[in-house]
Amino acid sequence: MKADIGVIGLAVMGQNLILNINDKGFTVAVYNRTITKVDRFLNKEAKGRETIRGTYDIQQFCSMLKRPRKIMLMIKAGKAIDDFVEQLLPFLTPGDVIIDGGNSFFGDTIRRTYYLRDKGINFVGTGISGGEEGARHGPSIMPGGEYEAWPLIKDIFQSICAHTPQGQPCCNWVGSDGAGHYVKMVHNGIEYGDMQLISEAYSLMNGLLKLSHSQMADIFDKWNSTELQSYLIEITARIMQHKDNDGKVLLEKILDKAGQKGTGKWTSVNSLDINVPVTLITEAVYARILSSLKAERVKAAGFFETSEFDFTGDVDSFISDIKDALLASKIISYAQGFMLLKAAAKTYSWKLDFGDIALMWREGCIIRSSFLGKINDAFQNNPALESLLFDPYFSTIIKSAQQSWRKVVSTAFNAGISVPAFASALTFFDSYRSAKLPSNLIQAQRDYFGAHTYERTDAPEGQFFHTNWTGTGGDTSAGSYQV
Ligand code: 2AM
Repeated sequence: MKADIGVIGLAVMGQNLILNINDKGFTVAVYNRTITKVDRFLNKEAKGRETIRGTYDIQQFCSMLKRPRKIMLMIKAGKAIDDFVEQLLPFLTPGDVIIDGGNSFFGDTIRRTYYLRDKGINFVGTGISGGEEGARHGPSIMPGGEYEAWPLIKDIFQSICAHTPQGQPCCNWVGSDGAGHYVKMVHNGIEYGDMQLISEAYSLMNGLLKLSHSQMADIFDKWNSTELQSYLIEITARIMQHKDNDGKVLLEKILDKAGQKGTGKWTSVNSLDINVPVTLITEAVYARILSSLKAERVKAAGFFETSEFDFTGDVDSFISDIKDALLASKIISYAQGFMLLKAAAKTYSWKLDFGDIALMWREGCIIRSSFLGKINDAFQNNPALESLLFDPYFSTIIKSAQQSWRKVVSTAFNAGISVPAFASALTFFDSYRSAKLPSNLIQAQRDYFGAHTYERTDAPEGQFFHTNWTGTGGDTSAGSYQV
């Protein structure tokens, strides 16, 4: 019997996804560049599963598949995808589907979709989140690309993915060409933000309030049954309790240099490209970069020693303030993430369903949380919602958290404890809720030194003026380009 789907790539994610697909009753043909890994997999992880079929060359692999063929690449992003596509093409027929399940850059997915469309092949670029565990037992899956492929893969994808507590699949069609990989990229950016925010809460509880790890574990545990419920809060509580072999807390032995693989950075770079102020994620990316300057930081610590700040307030009430600051900042981060998605839909001509995207992230992925259920509700209630900050659920939280949030940020500033994400969230909030900003001065300066022109409060928008500020600059403007 021919296979329902073929998977190329037998690293952990590939293997786990194959086992997951097979558990759901589908026959899977498998292949890997290094052939020896095929038998190793068949004799170990896939032992006894007759409906997982090993293949040893690309032609054999393609001939084993039901038509139209569905081929999933679970290999390293980048050139390896293009190489495999070229190797597959001679053995494919129009209507076949190639799915890239790696962490590809969405621009590459756009390019590949149109390249393969010309050859009659339906290309799908899909984000998959949830790590190894997710791949094995139900990840969040974000497919985009050639829509014709969706009815062919929908059954498989929606049976292997995670499901919400209400039973909805955390996988739906995201949009055309690079939309799936774009949404996965934003997911990763938001993940950077969430992790940074939680780290700052830890920094305040540990550095300022001098709480023990078991106290912090209890607090994160408690927060996990509030609006902050999320996988990342849950694992943070566990990390706080985890002891090294000598019985000491492992966390404090881990070097404070954060690594990254680049998808958070992609989100920030793209936000600059399409003019969306995604400040919190970007601050989180910078925070990781800054953390990696360990030697310089150690040197600077010696240079700029500050006197110890004694916290004199009520500890329990400050813990509750930190919780409010975390929640308010998280709302800002997601509001920014969805602003980015909205702008991307316009820029790249995607029809994105924001409520659906929140639902895809509700379970299975790293940022999974009940909070995402509320975001889904917000877009269900109003699909045209301008910003999450205008949704009654979120605006009510922000309003009631505001004082605590300000207290936390100002206390951190006074104590000299760095809280880049909390602070950038608050700064964004204060700018966003300002009917008037000092940008009139920037416009005046631009017009003064470069004749860049400005609009006036007492004239219709879109009408540009230039002033001869010095009396010697002349009346010629530099044109009304806006960047
Ligand atoms: P390998 O086992 O032959 O190294 C994760 O690295 C997966 O991507 C593995 O299945 C790996 O195959 C595959 N991979 C990495 N680089 C590749 C490339 N340049 N061409 C094909 N497959 C590649």
